[in-house]
Parts: sequence; C-alpha cells; structure tokens
Amino acid sequence: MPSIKLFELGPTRSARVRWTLLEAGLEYESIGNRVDIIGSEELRKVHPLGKLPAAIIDGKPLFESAAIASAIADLVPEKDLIAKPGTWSRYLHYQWVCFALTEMEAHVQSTEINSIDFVIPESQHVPGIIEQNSMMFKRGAAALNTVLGETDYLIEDRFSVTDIIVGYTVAWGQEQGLLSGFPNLVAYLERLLEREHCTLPPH
Ligand SMILES: N[C@@H](CCC(=O)N[C@@H](CS)C(=O)NCC(=O)O)C(=O)O
Repeated sequence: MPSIKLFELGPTRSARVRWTLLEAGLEYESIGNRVDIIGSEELRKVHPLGKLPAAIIDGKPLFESAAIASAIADLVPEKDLIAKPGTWSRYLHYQWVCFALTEMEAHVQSTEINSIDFVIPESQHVPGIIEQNSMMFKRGAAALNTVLGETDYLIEDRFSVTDIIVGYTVAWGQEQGLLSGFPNLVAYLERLLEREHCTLPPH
C-alpha cells in the first residue's frame, strides 16, 4: 500500500482528492482539516503558496488537486480510474482537465475571491469583474454541455477521475447559479452525486 498524507479541509478542492482516494480504496492520513492550516509553515513545505490540497505520496510532495487526483488514480490501475498513459484517451483526460481549470474554474474562483473576505481583503475586491467571470464560465460551460449531451462521462463514456476533477468545477458553477440553460451539466452532476463516494457539492 502506498503511504499517502493529504493536507485537506472539507469543502475545498481537497474534496477531489478525497473522492479519488475513496474510489481507489486507498487509506490515507488526513492532515489539517482546520482553516488555519492554509498558509501555515507546515503546508508551505509541501505547497509553495500554502494552499489546499497538497499531498505527500511515498515521501514525495505533490500539489494541485488535479495532479494529486490523477497520480492517485495511476496508483491503482486495476480500478480503471484513469485512462492508461500514452493512449489518446489519456490526452483527452489532460484536455478536459485543462479546459475545466482554465476556461471555467478560473472564472468562478475569481468571483469567489472577489466576494468573500478571505484570500483578498474586501477593500481590494473588484465587484465589476463578477459579471464578466460569469459570462466567461458560461462560454466554457456551453461547450461542455454540448459534449455531455452525447456521452454520460467525459472519457470512453465511463466514470473516471476526469469526471471527479471536472465535476467539481461544474458544481462550483452550479453553486454560483451559472447552470441555467445547461441541462446536460445538471444531469451530469446528478449522475455524479449518485455515486457512493461522491464528495460534491464542493462548498
Ligand atoms: N489550483 C489549485 C487551487 C488551490 C486553492 O486555491 N485552494 C484554496 C482552497 S480551495 C486555498 O487553499 N486558498 C487559500 C489561498 O488562496 O491562499 C488546486 O486545484 O489545487
């Protein structure tokens, strides 16, 4: 069994990693689960920005939720949680992960940090950005909605870690009220929520 330590906090993007670990059937040591772990010296040794999640897998540090979840899926090839390395399906995994994080999640994240007094103090918020963020998220959401009208899951039409990563992004959009007009995304979330180990909704 690999040794896995996870710096986590319930509603954060560590939910992606926790869900993957549960699907993988791997045990792990949970570190943190308290707000003051964010930005702490202890966490900065693993994540240079002191953000969650971060992990130590067999003694090696790794950060970014999508990278950690993908690495964990690779630890259990028999569970078929991620397309095999070197296959076209694996490149599609990278495609959808990059798409979700850059074309969609970046915008809902910007809305969140400009709405709550946590990462950026309220005095430095730019409320005017929120409308543009919503518009940009919806542009990505429309493309994903079209694809999910043709397939239930993103890779090879079966559940994988790609859906864990992208599903979190879609759920974040739902939380911000951005899914109206995208019935296939709502149905996709409903499918994901039916899974025993699902950790959505994220916030
Ligand atoms: N792209 C990163 C985002 C990490 C991130 O921003 N995590 C949030 C919690 S969801 C955090 O720790 N924020 C504290 C901060 O920005 O200082 C990932 O997916 O892991």
